[in-house]
Amino acid sequence: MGALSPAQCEAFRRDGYTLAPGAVTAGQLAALRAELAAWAADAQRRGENFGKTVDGRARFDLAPGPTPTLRRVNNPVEVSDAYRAVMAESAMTDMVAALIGPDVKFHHSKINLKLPGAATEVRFHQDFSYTPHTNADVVTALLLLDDMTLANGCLRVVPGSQRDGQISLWQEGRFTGVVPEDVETEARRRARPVTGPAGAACLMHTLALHGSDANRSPAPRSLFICVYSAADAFPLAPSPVPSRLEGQVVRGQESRVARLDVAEVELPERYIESSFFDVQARRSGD
Ligand SMILES: O=C(O)CCC(=O)C(=O)O
Repeated sequence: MGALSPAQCEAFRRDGYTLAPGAVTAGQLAALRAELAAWAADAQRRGENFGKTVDGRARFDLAPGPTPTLRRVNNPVEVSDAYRAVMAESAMTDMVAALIGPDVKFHHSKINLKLPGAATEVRFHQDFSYTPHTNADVVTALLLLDDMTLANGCLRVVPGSQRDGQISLWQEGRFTGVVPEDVETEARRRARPVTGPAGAACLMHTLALHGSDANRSPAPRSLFICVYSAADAFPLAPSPVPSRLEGQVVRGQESRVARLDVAEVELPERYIESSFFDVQARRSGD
């Protein structure tokens, strides 16, 4: 069998996502978790954003509050051999190639953490509107570093929403990073929870509408998120999480041809915040 079963490929095409166990080995998972635990402890000691990415923004982004905790690591693949190896050389990479290959390149990566007690939630959006490309063969691979449950703020995806086209993230001339209120209400109603064991990966279409609730449990919820595209999909806007590895071919070969399957694309704002959590919190009344 290939990296994904025919049923998993079919679920991706039909629903816009599929959950695949065994996306990394036990050893890889242990290495990723150990590194993350050390970063989280360091963040706890420092109590404020730290580190720098290629554009000068913070690599380690902390959730504000009485006890700031780590909520985002921007492009861990740039500072960790373990994360870089999983991004480029793992069963997860093969799974992505099964969906949009044979020629696949890396766009950016991040870790989203919801430590116990952190109120971090993700408002509903499509990734494509943050990272528009010339075609929609773009996949977000979300590797579960912890078991993901209903209680600890699991991902929620609206099945089939990848077929509905792009939904604006701009309201009244402002980039909010969130779909309009009425669309979000309906999305919350229709979304399906994605739960599973650490080491599984959710492979999600770039146009799938998704979000997630706050962690209301004593267990952490961490995701290592890698965005990949087909080699002939080219970005139409600067990356919101710029990486010096952007464009690295991880499977097959590079493309001299850009494939266009979109006639019109709304572009995002080039925001200066260290993570989209602050952008999403901008909407008036939030
Ligand atoms: O962390 C999550 O629950 C979802 C992540 C996400 O939607 C994103 O980073 O685009």
